[in-house]
Amino acid sequence: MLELYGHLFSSYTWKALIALYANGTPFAFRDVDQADPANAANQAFVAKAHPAGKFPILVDGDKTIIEATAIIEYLALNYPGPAPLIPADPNEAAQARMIDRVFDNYVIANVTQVVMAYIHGGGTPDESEVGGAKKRLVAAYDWLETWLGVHTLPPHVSLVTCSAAPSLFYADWIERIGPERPRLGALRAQLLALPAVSRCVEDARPFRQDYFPPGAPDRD
Ligand SMILES: N[C@@H](CCC(=O)N[C@@H](CS)C(=O)NCC(=O)O)C(=O)O
Repeated sequence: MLELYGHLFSSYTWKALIALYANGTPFAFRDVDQADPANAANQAFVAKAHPAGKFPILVDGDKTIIEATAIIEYLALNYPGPAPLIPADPNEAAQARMIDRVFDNYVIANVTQVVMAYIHGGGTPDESEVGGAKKRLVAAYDWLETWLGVHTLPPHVSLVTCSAAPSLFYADWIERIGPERPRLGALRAQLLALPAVSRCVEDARPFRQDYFPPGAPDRD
């Protein structure tokens, strides 16, 4: 049985969960939530298995796979199912990997920077840090809006779905995508309607108030 170490509120954990749910791949969830002392062994495993103690981590027998994108690549190769996680066409696959990098490096990275500014500031963040991250987030939105005007995404659920869904879900809480970016807004809505994604949204709901210091909006 596959094991996935992660947290139900974590965007990167969602990346792996969406791939697993979409293909109906059986797995055991190893929760790292710090509120429950019973998770101490799971936390200790993550601390050792990843160079920066980050999750998700997939364990398949004697194999340990770290980094969400690598987990999806591993699942596509070893546990294929109805969801085409990595497009069969090599050029489409290269494009899916490129867009995955955009969501990780320029969307969710800036969301994380805002969240970290709140945590480090004890609820009163460094405004220049928040402003800089929001500016970069808006630049990523605008780039994606233009890109979506001339490109087609691979069919859902792919690597792109797995990274775009949590990234856009949380990013909109930090900075509204807004009506001026209709393609990106439509993509967010389309992603949230997918069963694999809505399951992640619902399972994360109980953590909203405690684990999103900028304040979770009363929607979604
Ligand atoms: N590059 C990693 C990033 C994973 C990541 O940042 N995970 C966050 C949760 S969303 C985490 O482990 N945070 C806890 C920590 O940094 O100690 C990946 O793609 O899997």
